Amino acid sequence: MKNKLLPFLAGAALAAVAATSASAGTLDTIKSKGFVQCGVNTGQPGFGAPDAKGVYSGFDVDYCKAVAAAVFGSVTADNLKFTPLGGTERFPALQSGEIDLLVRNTTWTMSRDTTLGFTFAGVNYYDGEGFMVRKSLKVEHVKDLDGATICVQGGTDTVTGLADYFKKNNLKYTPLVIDKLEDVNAAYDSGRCDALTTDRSGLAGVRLQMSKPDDHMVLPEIISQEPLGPVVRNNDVQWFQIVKWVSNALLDAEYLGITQANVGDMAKSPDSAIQRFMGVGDNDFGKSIGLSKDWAANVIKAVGNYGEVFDRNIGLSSPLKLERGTNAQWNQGGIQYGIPIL
Ligand SMILES: N[C@@H](CCC(=O)N[C@@H](CS)C(=O)NCC(=O)O)C(=O)O
Repeated sequence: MKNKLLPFLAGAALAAVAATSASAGTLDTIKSKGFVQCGVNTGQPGFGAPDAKGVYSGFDVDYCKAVAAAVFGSVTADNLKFTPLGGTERFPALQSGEIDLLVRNTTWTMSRDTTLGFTFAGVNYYDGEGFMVRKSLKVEHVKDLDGATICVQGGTDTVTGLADYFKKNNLKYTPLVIDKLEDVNAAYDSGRCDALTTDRSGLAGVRLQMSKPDDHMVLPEIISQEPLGPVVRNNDVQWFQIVKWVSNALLDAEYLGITQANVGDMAKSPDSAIQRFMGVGDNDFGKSIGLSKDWAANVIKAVGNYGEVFDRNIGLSSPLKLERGTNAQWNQGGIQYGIPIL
């Protein structure tokens, strides 16, 4: 009797495991709850910050919106929820499942990629660590900061970049490591530090948050490599593929000339690469990642292509006025390169 029951029990147990893992898939969970939970900055202008009504916008926020558009087709405010996260708290928030996706100027490093249970889905901004000082300090280069007190946010690799550079150049410094962005900014603004260090993209926004932005300048040195990008847990390949391919679709669209304004007409394009992108005719690239045929078109309808997302939030016409530079397309002098939908 016992022996006869065993295969049945084993089968039932297997089915239960299969059911659990299927229902535990991030995409299914997101579809059933109806929104993507994104980890974003607490308030980094241009990248992720709430307005007076608590509505989040920015370059990284648009990546979340793009992912939501790929999943839901079109995005309403109900399809997106944001968790503002400081430098230290962002990683446990992703590990615990509190958020589905972290897009918060997070540098892709080997230890984060291999020891935290994460995987990076691309690079949305190639950056490097820089320094801001008061103009009145009359400092022109980082090397002039020998003996300085330097403000830096905790839980960041900026702390390591700072230590490496000062050691390599035989310079002394006192780090003032503070956890919360607003406290870092306030410490520097009130003169507790001679300089503030973070990613150069971050400095552009931080300068604008100072009581007198024009009193400050960013030094010319870039002292580290900071490839920033979206991160997911490494236990769900399908969800990773979705975030990775949304990132590629944003870049591919710019390369192919697909914009938020013209995407509605692109289904008629005779260009085969555009037809694949749009999912017209027999083209169905969405299926392999659990999405609709027109997933990539929906991304562009929601946020525009990479260049549009860049320009609107952080580019030359925005308050941050960041150049495309390294983040231009590979055929425009930069290194941004979308993997083809093919
Ligand atoms: N890219 C670096 C630094 C990222 C970072 O957290 N920078 C601070 C600069 S002040 C920041 O953006 N803080 C925003 C926040 O806490 O909301 C990393 O991944 O560790």
